[in-house]
Amino acid sequence: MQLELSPAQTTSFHDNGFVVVDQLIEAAQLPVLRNAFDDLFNGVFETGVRPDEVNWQRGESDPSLSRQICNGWKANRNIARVVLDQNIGKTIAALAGWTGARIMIDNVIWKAPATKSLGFHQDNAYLSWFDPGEILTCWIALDDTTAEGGTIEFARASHRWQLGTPEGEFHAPDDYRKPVNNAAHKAGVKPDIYHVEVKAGGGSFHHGKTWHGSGANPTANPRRSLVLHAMPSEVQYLPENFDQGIGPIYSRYKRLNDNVLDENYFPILWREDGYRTPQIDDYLNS
Ligand SMILES: O=C(O)CCC(=O)C(=O)O
Repeated sequence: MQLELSPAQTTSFHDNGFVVVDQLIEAAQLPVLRNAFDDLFNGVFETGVRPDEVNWQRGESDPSLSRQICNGWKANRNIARVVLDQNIGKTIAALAGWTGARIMIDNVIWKAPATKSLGFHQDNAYLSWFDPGEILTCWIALDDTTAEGGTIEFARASHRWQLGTPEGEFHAPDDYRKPVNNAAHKAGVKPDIYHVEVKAGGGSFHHGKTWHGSGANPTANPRRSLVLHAMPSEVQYLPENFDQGIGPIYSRYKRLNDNVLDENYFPILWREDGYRTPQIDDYLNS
């Protein structure tokens, strides 16, 4: 889908650390993606590849938790068609001021009715295993979202606060806003929390330092989101930090003889010189 942010939306991103967009994907993609979510959480991996982080499976996992899988794109091509999209990559690079964007990981999140919260955090706090350790995120709602249904929340302008160290649980913490309240206190401000309320197919972009999280879903409706976390195209591994953040998982893809992130595992979505990892289109069409 063609995606063009207006100058006002770009300004809003820089001022607030996030911007809300009414439509990020075509309506026809919604049922396809919801089926892909069913498959992934039922353990049906279309390509045969198990995603890097499988934190919830039907019949095995706690039904009161928000369901989460990371790198669903490796298991399901319909997920890949969205998170490897060139236009989303280009929009991310433009917002971040990068010459190119590549996928770091995707996040497949399903907050079923009566599931618990996800703790507030800054994404960049988990990324010291590569350099430059920054990402920018596109968050896509697959259901209409509401504040009471546990949509994503942002602390306005918190991308200007210090980068903190990871604090508390991501899944079902006792107080999901505690880390952002602590960080706001340190920054000497009161957090100004914004709830992203959009129709299915809409969503947001947020800066890697913007504090975000989401409350429980006590409603009768599901709240599913597909998330692309993208990094600058020229990043390099930093082996001295492989034990930090999510380094233990994603350092597995390090090549033997250099610190280059292999495009097979971290494909380049868009670069200003016109380059895009060629295997992406073979993969999507195979
Ligand atoms: O969808 C959500 O509620 C939160 C997603 C999120 O925090 C993330 O992907 O980093």
